[in-house]
Amino acid sequence: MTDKTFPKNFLWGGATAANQFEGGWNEGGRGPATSDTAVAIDPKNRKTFSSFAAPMSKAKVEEALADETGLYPKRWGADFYHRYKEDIALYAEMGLKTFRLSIAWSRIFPNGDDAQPNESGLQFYDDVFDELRKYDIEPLVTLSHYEAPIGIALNYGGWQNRTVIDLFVKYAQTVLTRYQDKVKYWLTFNEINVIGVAGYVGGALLSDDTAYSLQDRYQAAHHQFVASSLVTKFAHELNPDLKVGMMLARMQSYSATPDPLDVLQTLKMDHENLFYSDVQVRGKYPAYAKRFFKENDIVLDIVAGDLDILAAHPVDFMSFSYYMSTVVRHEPGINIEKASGNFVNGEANPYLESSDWGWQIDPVGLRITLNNLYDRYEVPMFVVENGLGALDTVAADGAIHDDYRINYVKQHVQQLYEAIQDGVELWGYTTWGITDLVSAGTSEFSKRYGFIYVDVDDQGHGTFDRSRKDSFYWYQEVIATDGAAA
Ligand code: P53
Repeated sequence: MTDKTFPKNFLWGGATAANQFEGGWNEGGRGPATSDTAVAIDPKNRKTFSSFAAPMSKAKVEEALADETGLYPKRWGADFYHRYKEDIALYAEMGLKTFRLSIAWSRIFPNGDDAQPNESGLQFYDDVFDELRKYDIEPLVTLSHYEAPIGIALNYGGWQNRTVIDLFVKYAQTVLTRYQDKVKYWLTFNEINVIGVAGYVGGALLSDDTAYSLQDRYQAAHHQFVASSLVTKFAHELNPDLKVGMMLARMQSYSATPDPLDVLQTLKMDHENLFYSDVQVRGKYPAYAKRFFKENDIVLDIVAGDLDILAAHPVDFMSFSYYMSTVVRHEPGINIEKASGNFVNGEANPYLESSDWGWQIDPVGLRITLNNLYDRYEVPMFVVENGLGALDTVAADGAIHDDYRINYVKQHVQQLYEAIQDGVELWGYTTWGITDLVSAGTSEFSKRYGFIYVDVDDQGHGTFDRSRKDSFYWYQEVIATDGAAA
């Protein structure tokens, strides 16, 4: 115990996403989503970052949708759809101040382009938000977390298609209007930069043998930027108290050596990653984008008025996920596109240890990243994902002694404290997968992040019953002591 306490109003919490947590994929009028076609990978490949949502062909999507025997764990997630009351009671017991969840777009507009929203879907989230309010837990809601209604893929080809802006804005307006008195904090797109790597999360379809071109990736991102600004505009007009944030998968990069060419490559890596927050926080395309677009033959279709919308409606705050850092080395011929192919499994950093999935654990990097981002933008920060994906074992007495997870989170919380002392305005911290859920990258269930255990295996077998891990009691104490127990 130290005297290092966090601000009283600090939002301690946990994070989830509908596509990995909610389940109930064909209940309550929900339409299928792109995530429902994500097949689980073989655990022996778990260290190879699978491009989990690379564009697929229309035929493959249709085949996966019709497949009732394959392993598609995101269809059932951890069954929050049926167990939200029990889950939220556990969050209240832990003392959470905030809970991050996402709305499944296809629960509201089952086909993506329906004339009217699905009332039963709207009611579900009303019930969830009421339950959270009952315990004074502030919801933090992501509008789009790694999914789109399958119709957005099959009929529109995803975010490359400008029409999707209107469909998304309509969906966002529907839920913002409905929940404006229940939800204050909103995020538009989860890890918006991932559209540049894994376009199928946004519905991108391709024929089997074509590459997902940089042109397509940046065009899709442009459409998401415009959509996000339009949603921010709407939210502020609806209720000036609403706060809208952007969300980035932050990659903290270090130069492998002091060789200026490695340092330059690191700068390029940072540009590639921060491009998205540069646009969304500053409200304009950064200067370096011009050369990058030119050299990569990217010509964006920017319609008159788009740039004015971006400039007039930047986000209120910045949020990001942080799991690891990466090491960058210049190699003749390497280009930014290639670097993004291994953005998770970069070169190994000899000063750091790795998780069982090969993610390099770097708490100090979180402090560095918070400082970098705050220096650059001077807007409030929110760490909305962090945590350790690990294999847990249930002891004979039913306990789960996850000291490795406590150790990981503890070290990161200590660095949050340091960053606050450095002057960073930090609103809160939500650990990823506070209740065990399906992995985004590999669709395994055995890659667990939770402080709450869920009794289900990679095949979807189990009772789905919840139980408290050692980390549950540890986090409860951290929150009760305003961080001092960390
Ligand atoms: P999983 C890669 C690198 C950083 C963040 O990921 C990532 C990914 C995707 O694998 O995604 C975020 O489940 C994402 C969550 C995801 C979480 O990190 O692959 O926003 O949906 O579950 C952890 O271990």
